[in-house]
Amino acid sequence: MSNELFQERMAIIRSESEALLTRMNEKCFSTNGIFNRYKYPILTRNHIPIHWRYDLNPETNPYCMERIGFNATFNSGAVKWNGKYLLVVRVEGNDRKSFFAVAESPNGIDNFRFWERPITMPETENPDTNLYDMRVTVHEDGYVYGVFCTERKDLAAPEGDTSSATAAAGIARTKDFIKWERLPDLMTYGGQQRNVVLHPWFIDGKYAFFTRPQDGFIDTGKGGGIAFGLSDTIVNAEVKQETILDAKVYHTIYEVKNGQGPAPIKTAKGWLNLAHGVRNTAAGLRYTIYLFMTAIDDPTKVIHKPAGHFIGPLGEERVGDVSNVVFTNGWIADENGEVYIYYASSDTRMHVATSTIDQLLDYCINSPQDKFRSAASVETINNLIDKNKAFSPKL
Ligand code: M1P
Repeated sequence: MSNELFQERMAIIRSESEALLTRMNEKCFSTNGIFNRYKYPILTRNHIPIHWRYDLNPETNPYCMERIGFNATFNSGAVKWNGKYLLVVRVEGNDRKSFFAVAESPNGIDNFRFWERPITMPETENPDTNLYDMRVTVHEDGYVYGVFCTERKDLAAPEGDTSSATAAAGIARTKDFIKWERLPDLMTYGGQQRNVVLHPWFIDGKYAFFTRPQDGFIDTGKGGGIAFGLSDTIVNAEVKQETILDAKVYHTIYEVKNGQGPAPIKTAKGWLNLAHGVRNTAAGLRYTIYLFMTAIDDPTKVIHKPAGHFIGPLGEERVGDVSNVVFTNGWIADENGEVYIYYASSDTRMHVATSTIDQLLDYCINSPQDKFRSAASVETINNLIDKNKAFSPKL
């Protein structure tokens, strides 16, 4: 085997990769006026660096084969760091193991590139089988925290059950996103945990967590709402009491379960919260993203909550490994009021949508709330039609 084949193939692979990594994104027109989508996903498995995938030695890889395959890049935490937009991406290998890797962009909407290596996350004495969905919180204590799901086999499962798992909240902290200090997992008493988020500020002098108690790994059972609880410490963090602030409700987009997205954004009018809601359909679970506001002096008090979803899966977003899903665990509020909302579609790829603090507040404050009945929805529509009579000549 000559090296020609290797060189030829590698030249094509490198040039296609570079074209993808440097492709400019395009803002799409928004009929809703609330946020703008972008034409291209910002991260796909094709963005994974070549040196993670190929053995670059033509002698040991004469066919220029991928030695390690990657399946998806999704559910990313986000932070603005030293003027760059960083995503802590959930990367999933073809072996189904997820891990974290930082991808950086100069502008938040395109040119995302992975750092040289994935994150080496230290383990606790109870090793994780799978890690995913990190929420990044820049805390007022001076550390940057990553809170994520750590999944392990359910040792209480009956013999022969190779699928049952348990979920808990892992906690790690860093000052540079390269070296991470792993802390003990969050201790709670409401069953399993996923979608746990650390609040950026001390509340009553304590660390504050959004949690999502759940009876099982998938089925939340009695749990399933977004809850809030305090911990005296972050090392050996323990939330003794979880109070539901946003419950799951029959015949809504968060009927089956929901979960806090990233840490909330503080505004003059209250905290902006981004979350996902799940409902069941004949085609399986449907995940959408919604927005709500909590009181500035009480992050557990919901003060505005528009009806329905804010972002639902659209077009090609609807199809992927787990179809009909949009999920978010990262956003960045810039100093100029721009907000970058990072969301994944169908557990496969990452997208960005942009808006502003003003638009998001207007959306939360002035959009009608869910009144939980069809007749009430029609009443809400009729109220708008009546209000519009003076402004629409044809009515
Ligand atoms: O597959 C959709 C999502 O399912 C889970 O979310 P939740 O805990 O709310 O059910 C998570 O595993 C998430 O990673 C995934 O995107």
